Amino acid sequence: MALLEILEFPNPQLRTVATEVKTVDDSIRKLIDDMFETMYEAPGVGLAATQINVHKRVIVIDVSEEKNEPLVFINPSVEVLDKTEYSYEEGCLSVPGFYEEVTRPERVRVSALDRDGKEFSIEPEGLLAVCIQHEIDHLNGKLFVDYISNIKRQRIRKKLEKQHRARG
Ligand code: QAP
Ligand code: CO
Repeated sequence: MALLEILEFPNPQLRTVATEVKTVDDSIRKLIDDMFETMYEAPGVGLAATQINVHKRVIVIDVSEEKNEPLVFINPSVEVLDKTEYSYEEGCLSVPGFYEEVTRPERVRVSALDRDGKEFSIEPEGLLAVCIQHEIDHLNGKLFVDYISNIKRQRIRKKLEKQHRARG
């Protein structure tokens, strides 16, 4: 297993649209294992391959208290079941230290492939529903800061750029 470097906003690679996984093989399973290691170490509740500069449609999530419920979504798709919205204070490993309210559909059905390449479908609730939608956004080059005001987003960008310069 390996710890991978997480790209931070405003790195332009975070805007890349990821491509579909054609075959779920051992190289994809190795990527998934490395992504879990990286996410648990951070620590975070979700990570998209985009964030580690791998532009394949792969997401790992674990929103459980005990950190013992790993979920994998390959080539995920979302269907909105009703347009009732739900607001949550989101964060992101690629936007460290910043949290903002984002509003998204509350009820969705998510279909994807698991780590064996088998199709499955779930109707997640609460934080899991928020997290899956947040991570699918990453695969489409979108970040939670895109939902907030330009002024707030610029302020976050400037603070992170300053930190990046200080780090060298
Ligand atoms: C996405 O985010 C998410 O700022 C996953 O300093 C978050 O794991 C979806 C993290 C909330 C829905 C709701 C953030 C760690 C982790 C930070 C994360 C930080 C350290 C974020
Ligand atoms: Co994120």
